[in-house]
Amino acid sequence: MTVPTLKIPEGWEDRAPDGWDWQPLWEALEKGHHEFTHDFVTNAIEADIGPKIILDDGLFPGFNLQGDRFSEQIIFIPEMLITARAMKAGLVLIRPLLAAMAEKPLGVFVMGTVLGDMHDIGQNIVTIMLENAGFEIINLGTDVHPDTFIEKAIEHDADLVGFSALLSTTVYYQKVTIEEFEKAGHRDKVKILIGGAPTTQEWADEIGADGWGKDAISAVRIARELIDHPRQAWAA
Ligand code: B12
Repeated sequence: MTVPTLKIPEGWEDRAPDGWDWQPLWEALEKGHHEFTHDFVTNAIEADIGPKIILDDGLFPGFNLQGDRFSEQIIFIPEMLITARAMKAGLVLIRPLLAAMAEKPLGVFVMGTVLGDMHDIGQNIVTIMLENAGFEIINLGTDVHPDTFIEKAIEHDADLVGFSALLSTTVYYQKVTIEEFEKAGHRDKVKILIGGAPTTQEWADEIGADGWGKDAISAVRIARELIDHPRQAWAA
């Protein structure tokens, strides 16, 4: 077993104002202090630190440390949940800043975590980046039934739909949801993007997704590529 350690982002001092110290935030994420996280991120925003820097240098180190401990079964669901809650307390503050930098929507992107899966940190980060890149996001949250994906895609006239899955058991629902889009006659009306740690390009090809994103950066790149290809307009 490897003992997880805090991975301090290289060169963080050069990206922060003189005298700035992220250590209290790293510890707050580790301990799951969501109110402290909220206040610290508020201070970082007021200190004019960019939202992407706050995410990478401020929020991720403590979150990843707990994530590694969870994977090694050194900590368990309750501890991981309070760290996830602290992470979200920070994400919620930087999301509007990133969205405000975007111009007119490139397209409508319906995002959700598939049925049976409660993991949403990764898909939240992807949606923040997509918003930043100019997409209008409809985030359906976690444990999303295939029918809900279809309903919301129709309701919002979505251009793209994204399915996140973090469990080797729930990736199956990415396949099922695509099949349900086909059965409902809507498969050719949206581009479907999948992602999540256990997924691969091979899996995306096998289930007939239009794209696979390894991380938020590639998700944005692929979403932009897909939106450039004309889709069939929504028909009655
Ligand atoms: C946080 C966490 C939890 C939290 C979730 C809180 C939340 N609100 O999300 C809690 C404690 C609830 C939890 C519960 C469980 N978890 Co959990 N969890 C994790 C953990 C530590 C981190 C996941 C995470 O947020 N990663 C950070 C984000 C940024 O990465 P990401 O999600 O991969 O997302 C990136 C990419 O994948 C991609 N991406 C993600 N989604 C999408 C979507 C699209 C469309 C695109 C293009 C890209 C994309 O972009 C993202 C940004 O770069 C991982 C282990 C780890 N270290 O990764 C285990 C892990 C995923 N969990 C695991 C397990 C087993 C469980 C439980 C079954 C445990 C249990 N015994 O009950 C339950 C399942 C509950 C359920 N039904 O979902 C296993 C899964 C093993 C497997 N392969 O199936 C892991 C790998 C831990 C382990 N090694 O054992 N978990």
